[in-house]
Amino acid sequence: MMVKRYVVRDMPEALLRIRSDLGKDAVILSSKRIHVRKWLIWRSKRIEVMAAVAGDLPVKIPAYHPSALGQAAAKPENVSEKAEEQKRILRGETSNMSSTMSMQSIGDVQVHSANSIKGITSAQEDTRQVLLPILDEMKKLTYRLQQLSSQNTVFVGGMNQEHFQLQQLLVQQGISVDTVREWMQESGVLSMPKVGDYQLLLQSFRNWFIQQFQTFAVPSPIQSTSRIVAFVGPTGVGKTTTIAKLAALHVLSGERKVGLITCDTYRIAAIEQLRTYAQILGIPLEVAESDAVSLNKAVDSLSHCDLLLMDTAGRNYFNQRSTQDVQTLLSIAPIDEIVLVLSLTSKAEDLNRLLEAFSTIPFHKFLFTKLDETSSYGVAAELIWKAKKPLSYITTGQNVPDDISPSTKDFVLKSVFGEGHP
Ligand SMILES: Nc1nc2c(ncn2[C@@H]2O[C@H](COP(=O)(O)OP(=O)(O)OP(=O)(O)O)[C@@H](O)[C@H]2O)c(=O)[nH]1
Ligand SMILES: [Mg+2]
Repeated sequence: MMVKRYVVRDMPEALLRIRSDLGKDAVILSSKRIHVRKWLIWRSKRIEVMAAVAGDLPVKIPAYHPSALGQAAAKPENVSEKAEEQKRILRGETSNMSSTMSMQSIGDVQVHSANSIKGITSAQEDTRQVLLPILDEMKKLTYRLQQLSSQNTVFVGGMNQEHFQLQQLLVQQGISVDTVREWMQESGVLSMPKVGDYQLLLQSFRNWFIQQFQTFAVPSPIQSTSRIVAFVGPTGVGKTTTIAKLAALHVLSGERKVGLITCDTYRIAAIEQLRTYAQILGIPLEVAESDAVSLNKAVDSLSHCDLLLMDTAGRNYFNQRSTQDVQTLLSIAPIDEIVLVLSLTSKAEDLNRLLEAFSTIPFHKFLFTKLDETSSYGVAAELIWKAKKPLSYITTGQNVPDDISPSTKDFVLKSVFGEGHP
């Protein structure tokens, strides 16, 4: 291949010189405006044209881009057409399209052939006809993906519309997608043939759910036989407030003599918080360090009480050290019930992680707080199901002692199927 550079005033001059030098088969590789300098004086503008004559023509195929629709799109089979077109330009026949010539830089040469425009328009039309159905399909897929991501879930194989609707209901209640799938699998609803009746599918799932939960969703308030009940959980979930509520209810019922123990010596205000409640209720409070001597001394000094509610410090239980500390503390005294207090305002993901962190702590039951601050609390049922441990109480506000109630089966059903559950 022979390549030559030309510096010319305009393109007609370039075409003439290229044609006479390189012959009628030469092609223009590039052209650009330049300034030519002589004796330190700027001369007028020139055009630099690179031309070549060869068997192999350096034709570039523009990469496909959706925005190219409506512009001249190149198809592989058009490569030889393009080469021909470039040759036509050199022969003096003109076109408005060249893959190697920049029309903008050539500028001056603005000659259009009606015939070649017509040819390009029909090529565009062909391309459009091929790409339109593909674009249409892509639009539909994009829309479907947007729908699914907004529903925060993924449509899995083997699911029909009713399965999907049920999955949506459960996910919207705050139950994690993995658990929802597990439940749907275990309940057998996924293998039900296409029923076309969502209510039937829902009923079938509900029956399975009730049967599953009847063993461990049994409400489990503080047992009348329990003497020492400890409350553990992350920071700020409402442990101390809940203890105050329960103490007040027992004092009001007058059935049992209540005493309080706090092991929360981490926060200065924590002791004062519980002392205030103890004074209002007129019940004794003992402060214990997290060691055997101190805790046993506190228990002994409350020997006249038949119910001891024990407060612990809120800790970051994602930290293994914290779980080890509380494990040690709970092994010191003869504790009858260990209640894990969790706030339903926490993220489901975090609550599930907390449950894992508590796998080494032999807690007996859950207590969920701050129900008043959330509208979806399916994670409550999820945790109960995972831990296979019952729920004792739920709390619904800051008022002592009003905002607490024993758990009910209805609460667990509502947590999964929503307020207006069937
Ligand atoms: N909205 C709402 N707030 C509550 C509930 N229970 C407790 N609280 C509030 O939550 C805040 C923290 O309560 P605490 O009882 O101090 O929590 P804690 O778990 O003892 O906190 P630490 O001892 O610091 O770990 C207080 O403002 C309580 O009034 C509830 O059911 N609903
Ligand atoms: Mg506290």
